[in-house]
Amino acid sequence: MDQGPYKTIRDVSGKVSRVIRIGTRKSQLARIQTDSIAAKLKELYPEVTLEIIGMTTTGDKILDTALSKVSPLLIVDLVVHSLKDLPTSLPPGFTIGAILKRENPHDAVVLHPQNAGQTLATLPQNSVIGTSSLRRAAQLKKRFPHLDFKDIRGNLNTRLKKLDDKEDYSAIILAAAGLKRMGWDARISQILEPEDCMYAVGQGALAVEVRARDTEILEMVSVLHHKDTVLRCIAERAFLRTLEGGCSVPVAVHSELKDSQLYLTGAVYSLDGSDSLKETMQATLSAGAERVEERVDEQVQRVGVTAAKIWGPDQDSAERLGSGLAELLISRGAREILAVARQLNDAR
Ligand code: DPM
Repeated sequence: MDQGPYKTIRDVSGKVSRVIRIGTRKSQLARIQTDSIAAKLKELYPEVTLEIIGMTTTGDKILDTALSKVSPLLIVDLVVHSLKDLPTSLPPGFTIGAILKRENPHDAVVLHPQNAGQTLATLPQNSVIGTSSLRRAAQLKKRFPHLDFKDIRGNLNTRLKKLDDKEDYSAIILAAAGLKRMGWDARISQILEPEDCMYAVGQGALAVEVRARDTEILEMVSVLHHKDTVLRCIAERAFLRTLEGGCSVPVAVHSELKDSQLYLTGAVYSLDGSDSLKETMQATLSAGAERVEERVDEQVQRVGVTAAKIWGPDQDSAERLGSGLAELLISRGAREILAVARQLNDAR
């Protein structure tokens, strides 16, 4: 009988000695996300001691470089991220060891209290909508030409305060998932359906980043993987990687997995949404015929994800679906649309 991964961190006397260190940013959302993963690990591995390390200003800076230069994983064992903030390829030596069940991936409208009862469609001409997401602005400008879009920055608390305390914005657009995690569901006045605004790659899913060679931790967190979310997100991330889009390009997706069919819709936009390319493709996955692979193989990563316990050929199908869809859009001029968008945005 497999006693579970934590047996591997018992010392010679049989006592569990390992302390797992979890790094976190200081924002309320980061703390909530980290705490939710810590609670799950504590439930699965009650013998393990978890230590949450709030990163100081310097640590925050380290975390903010998205692991591009210095990694907090040199001082902690795992870091919890919003998957959508993680690049499609991680620096060598790091991997996403778990992707958890996705929250609602859609974007949501949060209205200024004085606009209660309105929707984006009914807000008056030239109402100002706050978002710094090129993806959201591009789609919504096209769909709701009567609205004006303005940047809004800062963490979720800051943004909500900027909305409520002043008259600068009629509404702001945020991910429903973040709002829910903050306990601010009541502020969601409208969920944006794909016809209005498709979501970002990985939006709504939490990811656990670990050292790629730390097999103990990899084993331990691998049970947190949610299969359907993993397959959808591998397809989405492969789409973004093949387009060579970073986290700040007007690229949007929509994915679904039902009856062993994985559907991916992907789109690229010019900054004002006037130019766009959108297509849907699907792939057939194994209908429960998979068998579980025995051990975590730290060598196998797909778009930065290690998921040894999920049937490899299905992950390959998902990855091919994403890259295939991107290639189709590239053949129709997606790279050119994104290059212009990038240039204009850099020049702003
Ligand atoms: C990325 C984007 C934004 C975040 C770009 C995008 C939104 C930036 C903005 C890549 N990361 O979505 O097109 O509105 O100016 C972010 C949020 C969450 C993770 C907040 C949000 C929480 C939701 C989740 C910021 N990253 O999008 O409202 O876990 O997906």
